Amino acid sequence: MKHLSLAFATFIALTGFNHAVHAAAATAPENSGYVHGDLGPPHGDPIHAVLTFPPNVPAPTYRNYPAKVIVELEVIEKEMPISEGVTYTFWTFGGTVPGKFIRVRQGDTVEFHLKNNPNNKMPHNIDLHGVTGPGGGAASSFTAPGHESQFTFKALNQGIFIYHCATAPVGMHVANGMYGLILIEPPEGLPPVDHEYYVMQGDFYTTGKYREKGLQPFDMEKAIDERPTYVLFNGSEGSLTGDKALKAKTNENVRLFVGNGGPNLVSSFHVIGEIFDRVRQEGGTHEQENVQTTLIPAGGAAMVEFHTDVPGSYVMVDHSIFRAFNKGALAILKVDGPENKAIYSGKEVDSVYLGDRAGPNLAAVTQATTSAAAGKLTKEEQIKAGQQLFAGTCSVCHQTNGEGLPGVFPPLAKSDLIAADPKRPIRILLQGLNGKVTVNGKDYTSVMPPMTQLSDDGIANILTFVLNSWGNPGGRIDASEVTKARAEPAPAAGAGH
Ligand code: HEC
Ligand SMILES: [Cu+2]
Repeated sequence: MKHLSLAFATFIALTGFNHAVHAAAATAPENSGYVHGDLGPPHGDPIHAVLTFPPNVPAPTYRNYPAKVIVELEVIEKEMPISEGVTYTFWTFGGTVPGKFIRVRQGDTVEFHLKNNPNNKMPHNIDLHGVTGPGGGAASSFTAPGHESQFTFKALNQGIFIYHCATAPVGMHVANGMYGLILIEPPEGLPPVDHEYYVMQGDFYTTGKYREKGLQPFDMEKAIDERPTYVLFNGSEGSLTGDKALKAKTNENVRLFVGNGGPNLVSSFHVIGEIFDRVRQEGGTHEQENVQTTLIPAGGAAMVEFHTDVPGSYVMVDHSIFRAFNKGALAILKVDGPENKAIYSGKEVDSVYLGDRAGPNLAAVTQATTSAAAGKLTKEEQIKAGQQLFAGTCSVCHQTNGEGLPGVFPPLAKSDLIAADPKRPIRILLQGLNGKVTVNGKDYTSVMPPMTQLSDDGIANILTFVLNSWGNPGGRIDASEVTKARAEPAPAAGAGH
């Protein structure tokens, strides 16, 4: 039995001999009537919890007694980027997706204040999985716009828990980003590490396709069918890449609090090139060691820890891998420090995994999108955006300098095929290419897969870049030409040669 007597709890609280907890638990009387995790009444003055925006985590409580902790959280509905040039009306706890991180200690009495911003349109509430009580607080916290609710709970169980809105339609509130994490520290605290970060996965459903530009409304049909348009860490594509990547140095210990808001998908959380030394799977107390990929259920969380030995970019993914490369579930931990050739030979090739996310940012792509929306897209902007996208999508095969690889990938540089018909590459990108093709006098009998994941303006920009590079004839492809070609029925396989 893990029951803890009040006498012991008070003793611990007053003396700070936290490691006495386990000994006390072993000798607690069975019928003492005390509740597991109840470390007695709160001591001292009430404490205002400091909440943090993702990916930051509040500092440890460093407390050895139970306190009364006041948590204030405001629901804010706002339009924010979900991907490059794409926005979405998120519903948030505190202004970000995921919501602010809450950190308390087991045994704390938490006085929770939920505010619903007066500019909001919807009522909201909160269900904290760390709460013992009906609805996890949901019933007591239903709040109309411009109002505030208050309820109090005792944090009986330690662990990492998610919280989420539970107002009908619940799925829609969660899908719009209404979730976050609350850490209930064990009485003795967590072992110290060099970095703690807050990462949370969620699936999103927009009426437009992946990376279709503009403000995208929520798509209930896709959500019910569990067909997400985006699967993301921290609420937007690129929230944790480029300049915003998580950072560490070599020879450090990193702890990630990883949550999964869902609403639908479970996450196969993996960090490419790292092995988790310790995982508190499902946020529970038991530690699993030496884990490659940990499963995080929708509405669940885990604590993962690892040591950094080799510098480089570590890519965090949902290992349901199309989600990573075609729906956005990709984040980066950048580890700086000296090479350690005894452990790994070195030489980092970002583009192997990262494609178009490898660059510091996609500023040129954003610029092109903005100009296109304003009807002022220039050829130069198209070329710059196309160069970025080419680096991520085409260069693996055709090489960065467009020379291709002898006998395998034909050159795009000075290609007589492109020169003969500068519009034909539109169809090649949309439909792919296979069978024999002759470029600059050499035959290729390989396969190019269709690049249908690219948007119309993406294809137009890439091809405008190709046409104006490496001795090709120049010219310009407009997105409308791609749209038109996409609408045409695909020819039978092998046709067009
Ligand atoms: C997975 C490798 C691969 C990727 C990625 C790829 N291609 Fe290709 N591409 C090929 C192969 C292979 C061929 C020749 C197909 C054949 O042999 O029938 C080809 C042919 C072509 C051709 C016609 C031949 C020529 O040299 O003019 C063009 C144009 C082209 N690709 C452009 C692109 C562009 C632009 C991208 C990026 C959006 C791209 N390709 C991405 C493999 C690839
Ligand atoms: Cu809500």
